[in-house]
Amino acid sequence: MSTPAIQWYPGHIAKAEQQLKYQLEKVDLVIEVRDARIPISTSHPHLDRWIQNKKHLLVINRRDMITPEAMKAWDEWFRHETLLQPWWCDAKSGTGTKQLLQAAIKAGSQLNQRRMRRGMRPRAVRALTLGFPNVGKSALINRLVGQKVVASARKAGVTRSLRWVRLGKELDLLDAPGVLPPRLDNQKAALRLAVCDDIGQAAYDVESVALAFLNLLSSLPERSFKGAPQVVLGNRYGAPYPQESDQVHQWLIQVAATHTSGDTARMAQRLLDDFRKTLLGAISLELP
Ligand SMILES: Nc1nc2c(ncn2[C@@H]2O[C@H](COP(=O)(O)OP(=O)(O)OP(=O)(O)O)[C@@H](O)[C@H]2O)c(=O)[nH]1
Ligand SMILES: [Mg+2]
Repeated sequence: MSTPAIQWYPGHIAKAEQQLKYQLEKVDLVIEVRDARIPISTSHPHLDRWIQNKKHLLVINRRDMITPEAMKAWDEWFRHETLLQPWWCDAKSGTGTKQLLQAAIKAGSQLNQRRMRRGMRPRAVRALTLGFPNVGKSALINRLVGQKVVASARKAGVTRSLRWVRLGKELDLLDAPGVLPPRLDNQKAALRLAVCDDIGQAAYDVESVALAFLNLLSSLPERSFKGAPQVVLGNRYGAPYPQESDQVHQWLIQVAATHTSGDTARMAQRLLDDFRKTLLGAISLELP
């Protein structure tokens, strides 16, 4: 099956990128946030340009949405291939965010030692959270600060403008809207972004994306999940999941008849929502 067309670049992202360029001069530290289910597709091609010589902390968020085995495999891969230590977080429950906070504060004290050596006064470290839409940047800021200071919700494009948040005397955090490459040239990556809800729903046809998602599931190696998602799908929607990929559309029609009065678009939406809420279990759409 071909990959459905996906293209999305809303006006607020273009505007945010302009503001970002201006704010970047003031930033000491970039906290890059990626989605654990798709840590490669959520890497931005302009990142190096934005980071330059700033300190870089790599956060892989949504760790609760993949298996511990997948997390271990990626952790080794990142340490080896990028020489970065990933900070694994679940910004929803707060797992891993304390360690990240300590790393940010440590980066700040190193910065201040350098400043003091040059006769400058110490100041709070300024950190920017950067990443694709909906990866959990704002949720992470709320966790770091320990209260809900910025809006965070289950759809792409929640944060619309840049906003500084102060955390004690040591850290200033800048929440930014999710950024996307101006063109999604790699349509396989674009599909994964759509499935994970990391680009806005206006960018694609939900039913085509849901079907492509089901086909993608069949092509994943077994170590991507614990227990076959096909079994979960069959049990959850009460119709055995087909072995053959050309039967998948028929299956969608069948489960739509039971669950959404025959409305396949609504059924497609439910399928994607269930995946996004981890109701189909932990599933990695990418593995090293
Ligand atoms: N399961 C799970 N959900 C998360 C995690 N982090 C964030 N979320 C949820 O994902 C949704 C999106 O989070 P946001 O913080 O709004 O994401 P964002 O990156 O700021 O999104 P934009 O502002 O649109 O770019 C929210 O419903 C969060 O509760 C996580 O680690 N695990
Ligand atoms: Mg946000």
